[in-house]
Amino acid sequence: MTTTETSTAQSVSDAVTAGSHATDIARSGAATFRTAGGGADEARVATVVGAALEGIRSAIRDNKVTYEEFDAFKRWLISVSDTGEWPLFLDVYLEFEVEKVAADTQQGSVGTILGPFWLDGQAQLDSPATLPMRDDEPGTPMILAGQVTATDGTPLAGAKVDIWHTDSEGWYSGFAAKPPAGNLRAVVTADDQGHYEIHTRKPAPYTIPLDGPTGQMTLAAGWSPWRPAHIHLLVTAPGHRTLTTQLFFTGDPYLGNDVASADKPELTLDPQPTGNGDEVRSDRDFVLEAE
Ligand code: MBD
Ligand code: FE
Repeated sequence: MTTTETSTAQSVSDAVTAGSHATDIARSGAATFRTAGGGADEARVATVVGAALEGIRSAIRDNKVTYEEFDAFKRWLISVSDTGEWPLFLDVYLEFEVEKVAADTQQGSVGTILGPFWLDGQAQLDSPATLPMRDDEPGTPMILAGQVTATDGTPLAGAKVDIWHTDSEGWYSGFAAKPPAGNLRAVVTADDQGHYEIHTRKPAPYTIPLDGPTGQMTLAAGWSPWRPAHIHLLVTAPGHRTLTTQLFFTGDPYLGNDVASADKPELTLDPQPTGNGDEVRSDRDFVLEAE
């Protein structure tokens, strides 16, 4: 690699590294498990888009927004595109409201937002499974285990637990430069009683990238850019509605102050020592609604 190429690679910001990949994924529509296909009728467009625009217009009127501020807003929106941060911005500041609408009609375990860092095509493992990790993967060893059942208690044989989370320094594989591809991500198939057991490392609290427009806007408003430590999960079983959820940790300083407003009291784990070194364990069952 030439000197120029090295310096170019190093000058690419964390925000652009994470954002451009998330944008490619969102553009491809890979997360089709929750989208039934586009197309809305004219009345729906007029109602929803009209309400969204009126919200912004009333912010302008009520706060006497100036041309200087309007032009800064334009530049900010352009930089959200330039850095590929639309998925990050939308999932941090708006997805939780969409998830609340969806949750109104979903039975079974409590869900929360997907976020921008899910990846398709990860390692397929059978339970009990150890997530792909480096030989010297840092962090507290952690076991997450439980059973996947239907709302009537029937065990769901062969349910799948798609799991992804940051490493103990708060970096996501596939989006940050440091962890190798596939690190701390997998789709784990439960046994014939729906039991799953996953060996991993405890994740760390996380700030959204601070060098991009979403983080810059957050800091400019004096808001916290932190998410509490969390484990993302997609729990699926044939004939059942996919559960999109996250699990958090008791005592996390950022609980209740999640920049993505995605933490819920029902989703908090309290891992206990197993007696095996500093390893901890949490048990968590998932209940899926029949489709
Ligand atoms: C994350 O890790 C995340 O889960 C969400 C929803 C938004 C930003 C970063
Ligand atoms: Fe996350």
